[in-house]
Amino acid sequence: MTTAAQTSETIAREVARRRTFAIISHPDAGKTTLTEKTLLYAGAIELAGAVRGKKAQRHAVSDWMEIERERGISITSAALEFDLFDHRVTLLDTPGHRDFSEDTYRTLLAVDSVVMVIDAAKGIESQTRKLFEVARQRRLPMLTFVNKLDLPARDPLELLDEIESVLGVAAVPMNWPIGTGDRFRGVYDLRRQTVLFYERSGGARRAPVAVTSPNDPDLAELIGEERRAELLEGVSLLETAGTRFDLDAYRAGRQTAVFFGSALSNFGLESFLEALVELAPPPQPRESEDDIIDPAAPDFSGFIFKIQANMNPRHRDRVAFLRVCSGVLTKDMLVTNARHNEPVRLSRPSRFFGRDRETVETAYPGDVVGLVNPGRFAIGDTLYAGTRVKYPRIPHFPAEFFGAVRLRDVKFKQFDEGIRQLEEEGLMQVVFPIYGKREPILGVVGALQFDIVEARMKNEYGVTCQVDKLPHIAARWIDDDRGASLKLPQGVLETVDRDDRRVLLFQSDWEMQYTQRENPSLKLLAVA
Ligand SMILES: Nc1nc2c(ncn2[C@@H]2O[C@H](COP(=O)(O)OP(=O)(O)OP(=O)(O)O)[C@@H](O)[C@H]2O)c(=O)[nH]1
Ligand SMILES: [Mg+2]
Repeated sequence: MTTAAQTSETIAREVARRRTFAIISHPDAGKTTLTEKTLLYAGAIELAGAVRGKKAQRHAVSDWMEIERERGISITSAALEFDLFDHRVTLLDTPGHRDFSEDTYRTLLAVDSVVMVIDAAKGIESQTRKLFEVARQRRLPMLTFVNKLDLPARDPLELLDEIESVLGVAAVPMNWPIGTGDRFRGVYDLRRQTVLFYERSGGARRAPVAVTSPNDPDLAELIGEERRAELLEGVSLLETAGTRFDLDAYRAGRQTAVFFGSALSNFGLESFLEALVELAPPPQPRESEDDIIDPAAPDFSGFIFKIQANMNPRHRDRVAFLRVCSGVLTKDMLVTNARHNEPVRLSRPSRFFGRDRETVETAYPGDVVGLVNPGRFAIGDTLYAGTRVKYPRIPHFPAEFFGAVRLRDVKFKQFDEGIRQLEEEGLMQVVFPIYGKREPILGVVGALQFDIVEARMKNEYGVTCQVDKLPHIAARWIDDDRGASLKLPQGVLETVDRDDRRVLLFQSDWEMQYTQRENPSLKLLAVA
């Protein structure tokens, strides 16, 4: 066999065993907890950490940033790569809060499927609905994990109905809860037709589980006669009335397979994780600007979907996260950045596990690889070897909140560096007023980002600064150099971005419409 044939066979084999997915939901549904428990079951960690814990307690691997640990919420997506049932899994834990949704959207571009987490007491919440829509537009297959069954929960049938009516997707249960709240004792695996009965444990280690058949005479003793009767009734109802799982319908996004459980108490994770590797698709072909690229194509290609500064407090470097889309990436490989056609050597590609990383020799489609970014990569950049490929650019969300950031000490150099690096991450957009003091003005999608900028400037750059909110609500780039001759209402702030393109900040839609009316030939662009 020729080397080329061997290579293509290796790529095809590696692609087939890869699963790259994101966990999405409304804040607090339990994404990070489910991520942590997945790592525990995969044997990637020995003891699960907590999202919000006492000082001495272990923290969740994917909430590695200092403010995430302080606040007990996820702020930025974290990539984790590990092996699960002979598969190579790349999991991206995303933040649920609306103010961080741009990061979540970018992450959804880098995956082949998603896991949607639902709080069993709350059902479909607003942010879950929005993220679901994005996933649907991208035609990503979705598995659903209904979480927190150890707390008082809504009726499982009602939850399935809500998924169907609110999201417009058929919901097919793959397991069925046995009791909820204090009475939650396990799940019935509908595919294997086995009862998984749990002993409550601390939650940090895998829960001991006994497996039995629903016809086992001892079942009544294990879960009580009442719950046994409930279970048998529920299951017979599903068998007659329920939709059957259909792999093609799931892969096409018309069906979601639903699992019930509790991430915190480790109930119902086994069947969920087995199904995940079995049902979720391997890396899929991807549209480039003028072609469709097959993952098993021999030439390497990939794109950068995320940049993160200061992951390692000792090295203070910036990491560009690349999703490999085709071919093989090898250490020290020479590739081209399609944005400016410049060659780049991939001297130290690494795989990630939350904050931790290790250098990799090779990476295959589906893998997320970190590249140390000496300012050469931007979000959306395509890297390729061989035949030229360019993946579509990743647009910025239009900012809706603006604030002037003021340095409160004298560390000018660190201040400039910090603001520039956080801008490069896509955390915010930065413009500078044309008239008056050249203090940076930040534009963000959600106001909570201002707190994050202040906290990260302090933690990561040692700089005290303060963001003062401005009344503006929208920024528009203008393709015009008439300068002062533009007729602008008084509240409009004239600024420039880092590339010296002119940007107008408006305080209201009315101001924007007025400006357009008074300057009919002016083009107001929502993105740079
Ligand atoms: N009782 C119970 N609590 C849970 C369960 N899963 C998660 N929690 C708790 O719910 C809270 C939120 O959990 P997270 O895992 O941080 O939720 P998240 O979806 O990652 O939240 P964001 O990333 O901030 O959007 C934490 O206090 C968890 O301990 C569960 O199965 N049962
Ligand atoms: Mg989280």
